[in-house]
Amino acid sequence: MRTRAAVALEAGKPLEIMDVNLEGPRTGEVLVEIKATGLCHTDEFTRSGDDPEGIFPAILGHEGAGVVIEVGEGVTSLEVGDHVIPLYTPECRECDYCLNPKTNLCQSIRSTQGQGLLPDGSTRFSMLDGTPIHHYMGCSTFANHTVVPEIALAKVRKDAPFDKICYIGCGVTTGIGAVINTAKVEIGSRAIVFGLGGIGLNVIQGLRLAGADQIVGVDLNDDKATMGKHFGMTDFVNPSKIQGDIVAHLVELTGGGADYTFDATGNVKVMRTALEAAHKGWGESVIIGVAPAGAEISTRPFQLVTGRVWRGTAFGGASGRTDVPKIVDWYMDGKIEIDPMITHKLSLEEINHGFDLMHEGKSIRAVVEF
Ligand code: NAD
Ligand code: AHE
Ligand code: ZN
Repeated sequence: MRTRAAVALEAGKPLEIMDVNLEGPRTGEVLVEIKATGLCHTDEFTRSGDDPEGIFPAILGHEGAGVVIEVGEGVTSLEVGDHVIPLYTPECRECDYCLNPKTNLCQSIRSTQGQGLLPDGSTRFSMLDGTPIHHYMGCSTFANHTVVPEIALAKVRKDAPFDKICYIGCGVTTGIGAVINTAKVEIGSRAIVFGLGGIGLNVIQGLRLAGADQIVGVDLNDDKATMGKHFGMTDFVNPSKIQGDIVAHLVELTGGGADYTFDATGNVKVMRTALEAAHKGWGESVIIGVAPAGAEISTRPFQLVTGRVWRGTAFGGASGRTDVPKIVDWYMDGKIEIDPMITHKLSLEEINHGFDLMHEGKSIRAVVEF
C-alpha cells in the first residue's frame, strides 16, 4: 500500500512529507493506522544527528496511538479494529529481561530495532523509487500507517481519545513511571525535577500522585513555571537567576538535599547538579534525559561514597503491554491529567513547525493528528 509520512532523509534537515510504500505485516507483525502522534524531544535528538544510533532515511516518531488494520500470520493477542499504542520498549514476556522483575528492558528485538529494522531484519517502508526507509524505535509513528511487531503493541480501551493517549506512548508513562516504578518515591518525600518539558511535568504529576511533600521544579525558561504549579510543583528555581552555587541553593531549599532528583533535560552538567543536590546518605538521582553522542557524566566518587545513588530509567520502567492500558484507565478515570500538556495540534504537513515550537520553548507537547 501507499501511505503518507514525514521522512527524515538526512541528519539535521527538516522532515519531508511524502507518499511512501508500505508492505503488509509478516508473521508476528501488525499493520496499524496511526491516528495521532506526539513529538518527543528524543525524535528531535535523532533528527538533529545527536543520536549515535540515528540511521537515515528513516520515519521517526514513537509516541502514537491508532487502530489495527491487518494482522500477520501467528498474531493471537490482537485483531482488526483493536485500539493500540506502539511500544518502543516491547514486552515479549519470554526473554530473560521480561522474566526478571528488576527491569522492563525486553531485549527480544532490541538489536534489529536499533538498526531501524523489523525483527526479520528487513524494512517495510520504501520510497516510491524503491529506496528502503528505516523504521525508528520499532514504532515510526510519523506515518499514517506503520507495521509493528505484536509484542510492541499495547491494546487499549476504545473510548479513549487518540489525540491524548498517544502521549502515554512515551512522555506520560516515562515521567510518572520514573517516580513510581524506578525511584519508588515514598509519601512525604522532597524532590527536585530538572527540566519542566513534556517529561518533567509528568514527573511532577507522578510525584503528586506518590504524595511528595516538596516538589521543586528547575528550568531556564520562566514560562514553564505556570504549568509546573498546575501539576503540583511547590517551588520554582531558574538557575540563571541564582547568585552563587546552584547545588548549594537547592540543598538549602530542600533542607539538606532532596530525597529524589530527576533529570529531564538531557544535559550532562544538569545531571551532575541533580546528583549533587540529592541528600547525603540516601538521596537518589534518576537520569531520564538522553544525551548526545560523546557526552559523558561525571562527579566526584565521594558523592556516591557518601550515600547518593545514581540510576537511570527507560520508558519509566514500565512494561508496556501490561502497564500502558492501566495508565490509559488512570487518564479516563481522571486520576492523571493529560489535556493541558497538549499545547499544540498540527497536521502532518505542519510537523516541522512542531520542532520549531519545541526549540522556542513554546510547546509542551505538539500532537500531529492524521
Ligand atoms: P522538552 O524539550 O519538552 O523539555 C526539556 C526542558 O528542559 C525544557 O523545558 C527546557 O527549557 C529545559 N532545559 C533545557 N536545558 C536546561 C538546563 N540546562 N537547565 C534547566 N532546564 C533546562 O523535552 P522532553 O520531551 O520533556 O524530553 C526531555 C528529555 O528526556 C530529553 O532528553 C528526551 O530525549 C528524554 N526522554 C527520555 C526518555 C527515557 O525513557 N529515558 C523518554 C522520553 C524522553
Ligand atoms: N539511541 C540513543 C539512546 C536513546 C534512548 O536512551 N532511548 C530511550 C528512550 S527515549 C524515549 O523518548 C530508551 O528507551 N533507551 C533504552 C534503549 O534500549 O534504547 C543512544 O544514545 O544510543
Ligand atoms: Zn520519547
